[in-house]
Amino acid sequence: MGHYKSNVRDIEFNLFEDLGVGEVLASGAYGDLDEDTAKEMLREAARQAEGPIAESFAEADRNPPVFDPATHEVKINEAFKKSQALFADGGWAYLGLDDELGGTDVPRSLYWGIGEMFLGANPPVFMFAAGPGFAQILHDEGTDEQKKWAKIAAERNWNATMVLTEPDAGSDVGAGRTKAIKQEDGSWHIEGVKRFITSAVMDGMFESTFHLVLARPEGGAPGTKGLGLYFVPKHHFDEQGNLGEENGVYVTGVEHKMGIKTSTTCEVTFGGHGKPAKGWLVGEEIKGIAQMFKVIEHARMMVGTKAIGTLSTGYLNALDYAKQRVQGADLTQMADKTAPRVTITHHPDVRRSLLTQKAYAEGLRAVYLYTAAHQDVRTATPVSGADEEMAFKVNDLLLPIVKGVGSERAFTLLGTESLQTFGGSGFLQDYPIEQYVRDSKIDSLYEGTTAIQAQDFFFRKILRDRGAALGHVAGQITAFIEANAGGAFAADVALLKTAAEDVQAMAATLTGFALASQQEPKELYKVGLGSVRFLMAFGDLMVGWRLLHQAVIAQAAIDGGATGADKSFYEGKVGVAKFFAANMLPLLTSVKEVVAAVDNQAMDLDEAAF
Ligand code: ST9
Ligand code: FAD
Repeated sequence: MGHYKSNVRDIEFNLFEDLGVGEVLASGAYGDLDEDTAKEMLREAARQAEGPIAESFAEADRNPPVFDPATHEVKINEAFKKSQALFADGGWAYLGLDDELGGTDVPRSLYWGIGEMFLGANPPVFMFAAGPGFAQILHDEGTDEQKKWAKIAAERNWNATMVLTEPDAGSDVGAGRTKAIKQEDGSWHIEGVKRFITSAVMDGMFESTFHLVLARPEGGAPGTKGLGLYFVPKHHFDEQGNLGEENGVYVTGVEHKMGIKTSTTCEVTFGGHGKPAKGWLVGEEIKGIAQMFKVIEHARMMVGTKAIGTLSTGYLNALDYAKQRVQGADLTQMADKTAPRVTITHHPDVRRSLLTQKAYAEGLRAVYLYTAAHQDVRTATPVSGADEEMAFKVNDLLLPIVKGVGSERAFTLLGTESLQTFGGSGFLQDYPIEQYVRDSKIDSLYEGTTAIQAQDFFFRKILRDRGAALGHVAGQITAFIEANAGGAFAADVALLKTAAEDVQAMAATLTGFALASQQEPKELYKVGLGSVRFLMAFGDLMVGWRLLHQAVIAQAAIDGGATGADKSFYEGKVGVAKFFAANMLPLLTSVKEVVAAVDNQAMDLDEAAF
């Protein structure tokens, strides 16, 4: 048995008992795809993820990529390449793509449920399989000729990268200096050095790569709006896709990292080796940042799901260990030195820790799957009544929660709770947790740091949207509270109500600062000082709501006579929702107070005093 522990039961519960995906499938919305087939896909994904995909997880970590500067080639661990080949052979990378690109139409919630398991088992495998998905975006955004290239790239399973970052342009993508110089034949020459580029290597896993590159056409406007998106293939190719000469784009360095080592992080130089790096503007216009955000939105979802999937396997590993580790006596018998020793699951603090892990792993899973349901109107309308426009906005609103909150909670809890459950053993490489901690740290950094997610959430997804999507989600929460105020969960729902009011008050406070900044610009600093707290608080509200929503469903199943493993599962759902409501939601009241009291003291402090 490998390191990875999936939770198919919970993914199925989310899809078929909570989000109603089974009814949507039964209506024929996805052609022949029915609930049984969808479940079989999930179970096959779990078998693959726990088996051959997870198999190279540790070995690839201990044997990271090796760069040869003379040839610009990178050697990838052979065991990893086997896992990668199996993933490719399974055709998983084509799920959800257009028929024309060899894809299969599936609900996004099913896609990400499957994705969670591969991302939890061996994240670089999933990331190296982005080619067909990126080809879909090229197909959506490109000219007629580029649509044909996209079909070739998907058919031949070319590798792909997203290329934004430069030494002086990280969060500030608009500071990029890479140039695009127009040629008479309509193509462009790309010149510059890009940094931190994931998956820019092949080592026999792929026959070629295409890079989607942000570069500034000569004389272009400053900032992000002046950037174009360019298709830059590693090889030139003919109309059938047969490869020709190499293009002038080379890997010129590979980073040595803390985690996800096989997800190779490259310096890529365009046009620096006596050969032009030929590129083609995607589409007809310079609108690179908007086009690149089509990729970024998927990648942010991927990063959050990766983090949450890692937290889930971290929790399940910790639970397994805790059920077996015997240490100390029951607390009620602590004075009796001859009392029988018990497994650590008997200790209250271990239970607190396990329930905290379970609450965030399952609660955040519920949040990312609720978000995924809004990536497709066919599932969004039955879930929340959203029409196409609102479904799009709700997905937009929740992406920074999935990415920002998912990554922060996962990394913190993997370290402070999952690893801690193992005692000193957690610190060893005999168990996967230390690698989970190292591999998940990246999730709060790339695809926009947490500070960037928090600003995106408040300024773009709430203020600029004039609260429309926020209002829709808040309406759903309020309806749930009203419907369940008097039932079996009355006390827990009352806590949820207070939490919702607290979060609403925080939103009002930050909006007040933003409005006041029109008279006094420094008031905007207060939004920056409070925005990450607000993001995290909204995340907790979402987790609390979805957990209680699921608890109501689980209670009905118990009342309906569930037995055996099902009964235990449902009791776990009720227990964890109550635990989260009692232990986490009340903390939001103090966060509300802190946000309300934010002042500019931190900004007024002289830098020399830090
Ligand atoms: C990276 C990669 O880190 C790491 C992992 C790679 C893994 C690869 C594998 C991925 C697999 C994924 C699966 C794929 C499957 C595909 C399936 C397909 C079916 N939403 O606010 P403004 C746009 S890569 C949408 O003025 P600034 C918008 O066009 C590096 N659009 O920003 C806007 O114009 P308008 C990642 C947005 O001040 C324009 O930008 N790096 C959004 O100019 C300007 O907006 C980062 O993420 C949005 N939320 O620039 C950089 N926001 O307003 C982080 C902006 O007119 N930094 N736009 O609509 C930021 O995000 C900055 O805030 C900034 C600021 C760059 C946007
Ligand atoms: P900086 O932007 O310098 O940020 C430093 C600190 O300052 C952070 O804490 C940040 O939150 C804070 N900060 C910066 N600006 C602000 C602000 N305006 N407000 C508040 N706080 C702010 N890029 C690609 O293009 N393609 C890839 O495939 C890719 N893969 C990557 C893989 C790895 C392993 C790594 C480490 C990075 C990768 N990146 C990739 C780059 C990644 O997206 C950037 O590292 C990230 O966007 C942050 O930029 P930075 O590292 O320059 O940090």
